Amino acid sequence: MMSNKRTRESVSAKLLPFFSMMAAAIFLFSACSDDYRSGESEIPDQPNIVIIYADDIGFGDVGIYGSELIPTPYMDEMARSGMKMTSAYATSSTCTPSRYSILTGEYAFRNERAQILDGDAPLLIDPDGFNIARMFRKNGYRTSIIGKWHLGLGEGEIDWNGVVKPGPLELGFEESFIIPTTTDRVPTVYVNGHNVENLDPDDPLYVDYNENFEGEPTGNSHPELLRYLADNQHSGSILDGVSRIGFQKGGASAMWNDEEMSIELVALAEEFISENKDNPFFLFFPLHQNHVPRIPNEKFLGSSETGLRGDHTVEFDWSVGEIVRILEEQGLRENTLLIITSDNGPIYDDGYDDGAIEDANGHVANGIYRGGKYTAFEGATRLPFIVNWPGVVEPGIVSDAKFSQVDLMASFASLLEIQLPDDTGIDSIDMLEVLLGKSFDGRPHILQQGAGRDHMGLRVGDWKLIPNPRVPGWVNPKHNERENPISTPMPTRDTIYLFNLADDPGETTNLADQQPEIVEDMMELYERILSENDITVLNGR
Ligand code: NG6
Ligand code: CA
Repeated sequence: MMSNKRTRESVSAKLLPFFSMMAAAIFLFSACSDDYRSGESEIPDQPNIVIIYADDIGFGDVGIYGSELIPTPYMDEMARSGMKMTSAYATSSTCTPSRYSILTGEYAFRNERAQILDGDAPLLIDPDGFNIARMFRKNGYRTSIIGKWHLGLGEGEIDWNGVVKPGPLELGFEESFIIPTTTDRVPTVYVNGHNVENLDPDDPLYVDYNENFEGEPTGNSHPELLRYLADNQHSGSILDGVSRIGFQKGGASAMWNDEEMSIELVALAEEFISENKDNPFFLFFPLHQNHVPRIPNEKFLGSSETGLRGDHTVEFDWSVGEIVRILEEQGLRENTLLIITSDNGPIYDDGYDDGAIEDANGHVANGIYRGGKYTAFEGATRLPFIVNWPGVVEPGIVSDAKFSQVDLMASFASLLEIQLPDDTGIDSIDMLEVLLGKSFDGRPHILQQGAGRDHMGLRVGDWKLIPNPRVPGWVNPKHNERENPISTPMPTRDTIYLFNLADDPGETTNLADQQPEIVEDMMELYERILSENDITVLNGR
């Protein structure tokens, strides 16, 4: 297993013309450190895989990544007794595309529908195709998703009172208990398998994204019912004192309780893990923190020094601690590869006046990086990524190897010792050795999709190119700029940005004019990735 080293060297060799001398030196160094690191340890077959996936938690939000005002002892401990990655990326700065990439092993821009989905959007991923859940299931794993989905459901009109499908079950998850979209969108109910959980047939649930139902209170009509005000987009139907995007009516018994959400989802994870302690399992556990609306359980109020946004993050960390406790109690820690990461970078104000900016107290959610959610700067996709597997991943490793969440599919395939079908996971590179801290020879290039399909960043070595540095009009650029003390004004439409991350991790100094050759080489690579030409050269398969 893991005989992919030769392939990766040849990928890097192909790309050498794109690198500066310095990048070449780094490549040679990492090849050496690879040899040094290649451990003797046996990798057990068929470990359990648990991915705990945060929503909008940034590089600077986790203690071991530098946060001082948000205590995250459980994540910190997982990093200390495992590996902390510092150059691991989501594929996109928004939710749907990042999740799409994890499940399909493909960059999201290749599918034009793979953008932030509306609450009633149809299923995005082809139920007949290959995806990570199906891969695990075909290989003898029990598979479950518990938490946020946001990858569409059904085939068009959804009848929330009927059978809601296709969805996760049709993709290969055997169990599915999901928040269908985001917690700021209706319907504010869970979908358990094919049905809305706890729905009373005598009180059917109706959803409309365009028009309110007569007589139903909204944030706009009844601001006195709200804990905090919201922008117009988030001023639809109200639950738990918070207005959401869209309108709903009925389904009272099915409404989730925001404050209890983590506790309920953790309890379900506990059930799944204990029921399957004797079979290998894949648990995808995407939580809602700290996406808006931030409504932590009261026991977390005041647990951080940065207001609700921080408290919500502490609640996420508590869930991590609970999952570790459950694995421990079931005697599964040594046989479980645990990954903790996030879907996109941070944002403070994403539609609600929840005090995130006012209470930040100097906390910088994107750490030393620039930008956050919706942008193509490092802060948008470079995220905490913690890997823990006692006995396999050596404790205390800090890895700067470049890794993308899109690589999980091919890396897991390598772990399972299977070949991916030729036409699947085309952007996924087998990075198993990097994922397990056995190699620091990272992926040759990192594509970072901003909001929309044509706003991207590309990192090669320490060079970072933003070919089309604009942000869609609906995103308030101030939201990201305000968060980062080292930020520079948002670019104009026609500028190309080139940064050297080694000297300038905060992407403050545009070197595009000084380095036209690097820009040209990187543009060429960028076009090749976009056009899918030579994809086998690019992904090593
Ligand atoms: C945006 C929402 C934002 C958030 C985001 C999805 C508006 C103005 N903004 O459209 O609040 O819900 O979608 O976030 O509607 S994500 O993390 O799931 O991608
Ligand atoms: Ca998100």
